[in-house]
Parts: sequence; structure tokens; C-alpha cells
Amino acid sequence: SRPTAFAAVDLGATSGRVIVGRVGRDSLDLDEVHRFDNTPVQLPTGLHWDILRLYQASLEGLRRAERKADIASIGIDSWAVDYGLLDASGALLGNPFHYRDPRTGPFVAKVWAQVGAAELYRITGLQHLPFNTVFQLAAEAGSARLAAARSLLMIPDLLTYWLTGARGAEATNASTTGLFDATARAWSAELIEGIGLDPRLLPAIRLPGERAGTLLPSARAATGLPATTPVVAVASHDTASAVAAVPAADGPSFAYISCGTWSLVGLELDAPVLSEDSRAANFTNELGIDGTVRYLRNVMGLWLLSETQRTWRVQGRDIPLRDLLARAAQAEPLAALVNPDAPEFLAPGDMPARIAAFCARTGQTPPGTPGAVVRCILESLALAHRQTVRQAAELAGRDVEVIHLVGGGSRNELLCQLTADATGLPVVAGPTEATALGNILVQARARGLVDDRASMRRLVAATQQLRTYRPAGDQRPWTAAAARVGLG
Ligand code: LRH
Repeated sequence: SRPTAFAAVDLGATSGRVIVGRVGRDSLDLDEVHRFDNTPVQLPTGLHWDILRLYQASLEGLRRAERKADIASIGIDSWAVDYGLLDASGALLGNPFHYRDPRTGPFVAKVWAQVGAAELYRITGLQHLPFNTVFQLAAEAGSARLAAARSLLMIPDLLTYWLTGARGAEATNASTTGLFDATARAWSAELIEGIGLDPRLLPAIRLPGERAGTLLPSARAATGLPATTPVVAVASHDTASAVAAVPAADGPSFAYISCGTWSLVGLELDAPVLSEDSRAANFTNELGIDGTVRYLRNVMGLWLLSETQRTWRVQGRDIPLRDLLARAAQAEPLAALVNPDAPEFLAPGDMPARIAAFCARTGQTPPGTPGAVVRCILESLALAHRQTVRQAAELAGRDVEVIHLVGGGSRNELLCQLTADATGLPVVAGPTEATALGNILVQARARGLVDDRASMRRLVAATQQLRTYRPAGDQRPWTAAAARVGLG
């Protein structure tokens, strides 16, 4: 029989894409029909997403998808934690904030005074990040916008609402808010009321695979797709979609690194780990498909490199990535290192200067050439990968035999090799478009074309290009380097 085509709208922090995925019994092909930049806008109120532009580009992508294939359904995923607020008429109140906007800092203490950091973790199992939805909402408390709000929709749920008119809260993304009970797998009324929010703001939970709705006339006109085209709730948190498409075999225990703007590093578990040790190590228990737990920690990721490149470009030094990576490969190993998760690397800005300041502060000679700066970033990420995989395994009581590195970062050969070297584990790199694959496979499963998680992963492993990096060289310099920057 002929393959069935699905459309995935996948919005990342720096770019978005619309991909047509064709799923057959033994085949899985992706066809990128639209790719666009995602450029946030600095307004007097703070850093915001250009949400209408993202919606417009998604519609344009769906229009191109319609011309390419008979689209069986649509799925939408994006980054986590951010949201739009709707008023009583269903209109969007202002532009959603970008999670890198620094306004939430002072409100962390306020929430901890209301519910307590330990209690927050006991209920939500969520890692502490200053931009978690709960802190963003605390920063809005008492504002006219929040007073006028009748619904809170996470970004993919907001676009789903614009396409279909149906409101819901997809579970994997809801699990990143800090308002979701990791054990009950439902909104936590206790927390929501504890921080003074009206529980009616939060719509009913939808599970990945459930149908959200069909296209409104406005969406139909913009895309040319039939009115009956379903929008399916996928694992709408991009990281959850990526983990769903990790091409791991059933057998050996695997860790994953979903590597793009962030490196999301961890394990897939059946139940949350809510221990005090886990909280101290700041591991998160976010939801995956089929009730799985994504036990992981955020590592700053290739954001450090993309901001470095952007800074150099602004300064008139536009060095292509290929050249930078070639120079980094030749630079002196383990000469200068940073802790990529140091708070000063979170906000947009001059990363080379911040890296130099970090090195100076910690008694290291700052990297002097672009190649050395990039080497510093990639080795520091490899060390953070190593620390996080080891801690996850220890805290969850599991052995890890292989690391699957998926996402855009899997194209970075140097980073893959350094991660293998630092961890002493084989790194299976790919697929690059894991998130879109996970999005499409959940839709295919909802249609009965694939049956379970294991067969989804087998199909990815059998059809996508993967490359294995074996650890080389001596572990000892990595161990010494890790101790130097507190990543041991
Ligand atoms: C990656 C990601 C990550 C979140 C961050 C806000 O795109 O979804 O899982 O922590 O964005």
C-alpha cells in the first residue's frame, strides 16, 4: 500500500520548519517543505516571540504541504514553558514572552515563599529553571493582562487553537509548567491555587495521539487543506517528540541527548524520581509519550555557539561554521573550559566576552582565537554531557551502555566525538530531525500505522541515517578537566 503523508509543524527557538513525513510499513521519509527564522522581538515590555509571524509561516508551510501530498493530519510541537493568554472573547492578550526574558528572576523567591521549593519539586518533579511557567506567571500577578485572561495556552496549543478553535493542554508540554503533578499526571489544583491562580485558566489535558479538532474556515482558506483535516495532539513539547524518535533498541540501557539550542540529557523511565538528591542535582521528570518520564537535565547546548557566531557576525567577523569547526578540531585540547550552565550564559549577548570573563575568574587563560573559543564551548558541553549522563544513571539506579545523540547537534562531528571521548561511551548520532520524526510517528500511530513505542523506534533506526562514534583516548584528562570547572 502507498505511504500515508502527515504534516509536522516544528518550532524551535531559532528556526521553525514544516515537514511532510511519509509513513509506510517499512518506510519513513521526510520532506522539508518550509523553513523559516524565528527571531524574537525586544519590546519595551521585554523579549517576546513574534507569534503571528510564526503562525503565518506555519500556515505557509501547510499550504506547501498540501501541494505536495494528501495530508492525513497535522501535528504541532515547539519549545516548552511559554504560553499565550486569551481573553473572554478568545483573543490573544499581547505577545507571548520569550523564556530568555530576565524579568522572572525576583519572582522565584516569591513562589518559594508561597509553596516552598522542596514542596514544588515533590509535586511537579520539575527541574528549577528561572523561566518555568510558574515563575513567569508569578511575574504577571496583579497585571491587567492576567486579570483579563480566561485561558492559558502553551505555544503549540495556541497554534492548535488558531487552526481549529479547540482549546486543550497537551500533557508533555503541561509537564514543563511547574503546575503539573508528576505522579498524578494532572494539573495540580493545590499548586495552582497556592500561587493564587484561577484553575479555570488551564484547559483540560490532552494526551499525545488524541485528536484536537479540524480546520476552521480561516485555516482552510490559508492552507488549501480540506476542512476535515484533523489536527492531532502530538508530544507537543519538542523534546518529548525527539525522545519518542530516539532510535534505541529495546535491549541495552540508553541515555539520550537531544542536542540543539539546548542539550537535554537523560533517561527514559517508567516513574518519576522525586528524591531530595534528585532535586539537589536539579533533574526534571517531564512527561514523555505513553506515560513515560523524561528524566533529564537541561544543559545550555549549542546556544553558546550560535550566540558566539552572532556576536562575531555583528562585529564584522563572519566565519562559516565549517571553518570554525575545522579550526576547533586543530586547537589545543582542554586548554580552557567553562560551566555551560553558569547563569550568565542564559540571556542573549556577547558570549565570547562572557566566556573570557568566566576563564579569568577561574584562573584560566581565556581562549585567544575563534578556533580556541569554539573548542572551549564544545569541550565544555561534552563535559556537561558526561556529568549529566553519569548523575542521571546514578540517581535512577540504571546502567548506561550507549548514548543516542539526536537533533541538529548530531551533525556536529566534533561535538559527537568529544562527547564519546568524555563519557567513554559509544555515541550513536542521528537522526537530525528527531523532533519532526517523533511528531509524525505519533500521528501515524494514531492512524494505526505503527503500533507501539518500540516499533516506532525500530522504524527510525531502520530508515534514518545514523553514525556511531567510539570513545578514543584516555579518560584521565577529562576527569581532571571536569574537576577543574566543577563538572566532576
Ligand atoms: C528545547 C526546550 C527544552 C526546554 C526549553 C525551554 O527546545 O523545549 O526542553 O527546557 O526548550
